[in-house]
Amino acid sequence: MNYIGGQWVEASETNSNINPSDTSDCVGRYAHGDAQNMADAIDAAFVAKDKWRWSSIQSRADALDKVGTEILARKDELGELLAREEGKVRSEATGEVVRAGQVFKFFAGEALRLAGERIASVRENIDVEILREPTGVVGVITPWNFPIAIPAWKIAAALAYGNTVVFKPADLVPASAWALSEMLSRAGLPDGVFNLVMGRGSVVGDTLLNSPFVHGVTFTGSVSTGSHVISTCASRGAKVQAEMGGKNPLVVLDDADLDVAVSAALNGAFYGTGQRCTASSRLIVTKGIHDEFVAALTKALKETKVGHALDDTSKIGPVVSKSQLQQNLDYVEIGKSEGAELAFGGDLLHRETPGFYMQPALFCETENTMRINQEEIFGPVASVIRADDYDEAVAIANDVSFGLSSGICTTSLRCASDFKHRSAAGLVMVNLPTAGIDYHVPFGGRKASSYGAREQGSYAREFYTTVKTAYVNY
Ligand code: UN1
Repeated sequence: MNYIGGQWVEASETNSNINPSDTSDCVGRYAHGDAQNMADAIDAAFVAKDKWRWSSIQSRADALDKVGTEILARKDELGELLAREEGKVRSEATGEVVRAGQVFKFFAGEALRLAGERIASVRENIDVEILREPTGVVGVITPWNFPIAIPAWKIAAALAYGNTVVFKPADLVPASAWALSEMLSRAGLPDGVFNLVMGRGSVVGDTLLNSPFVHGVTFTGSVSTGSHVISTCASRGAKVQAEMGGKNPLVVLDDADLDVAVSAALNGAFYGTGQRCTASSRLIVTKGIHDEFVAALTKALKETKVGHALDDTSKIGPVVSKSQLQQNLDYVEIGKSEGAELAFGGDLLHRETPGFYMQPALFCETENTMRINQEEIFGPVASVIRADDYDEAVAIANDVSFGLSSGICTTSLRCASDFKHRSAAGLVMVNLPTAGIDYHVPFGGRKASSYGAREQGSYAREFYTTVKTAYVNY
């Protein structure tokens, strides 16, 4: 059921939530709302907005803290549910749930810390105050790859700063969204402050984007949907924040610690089944360590078990859906036809249960201009690009339309420091995978990866508040 204006509301249609590790397992049937459900949710959020805006920051902090505590207490159960519906392995799923709980705790504190500024006017006897007020009604549109952490970092931030929320989760992962919403429904929020509408993007999503009663939309997802979200919101003057794709480079220099580099590449490129916008899909390796690195990463991939997300010996789960699996396999063919050498994997895998399993694919001898190195695949497919030296590696790293995350593996302080400055990405990692972020610091990228203000940490206030400048003559 959807949650609208403080009530659980049936939808006229429902949608089956299929386990990608075992397609004979249906996680449940979830509401598929229509445009009227969405319109009702927007109305409820609009009506509730003044009440929530003037609520005490203590009541906001208490509500968020309560949800954070419950998420953490139920981490094993929620982790299992998430692994079952999305396909990431249990340890990653539980880790994501813990992150969501911590995010709620962080924003509980943040509700108490929101401050303005007071400075002198350039004129005599006048004070200037810079106030921060809630943005208003915020639409939250989230992807399937982080079914609880991304909703958490958008919804908790919105509520902390006094906004009301209409939440539209991805179609493929309604169970985690519903569980989170159910906790929010018991957190003591006034009716209408938080609303859930599950349904098709082209129906409920578009109603949300076009409503004059929605003041801001925060979106994470694909580049094509993101550009639609950005242009629709911009055309009616609404605030918009969009986190989209990545084609993130991990540079490995001759002086790198090989074990560190291989584990950063294995984790960054293939964990989460490569389904992270922060995934290290381009491994740019200087020539002195190239062959050794490819051999060691190939060996590590051979030893990495792909299997059911709830089998605790699996390190990589299935792909999320049949269409995503097909897209990954298509890109493996594209890579081969472009002349890339397949060093490992790329085939369909059969397991005891019917699911969307594929062997992670590693290409080598690739050029940065190839489609497999320029287009986001969003699966367990990565390429090695050979570079002559550090300078060429940096140039290749930056030569792409995306700019979310980047990484370098090196023992040289000079190269690590220089890369930190020269990387054209919003996140830079040294001797770490490009994926895997802290929850209390800003997150976001450049170029085609991101649009609008940063998310997370106290920087989240840029999107979720609007500034007012008050002059007082005393
Ligand atoms: C991470 O790397 O820990 O959709 C988080 C994504 C990002 C989140 C990445 N928005 O992959």
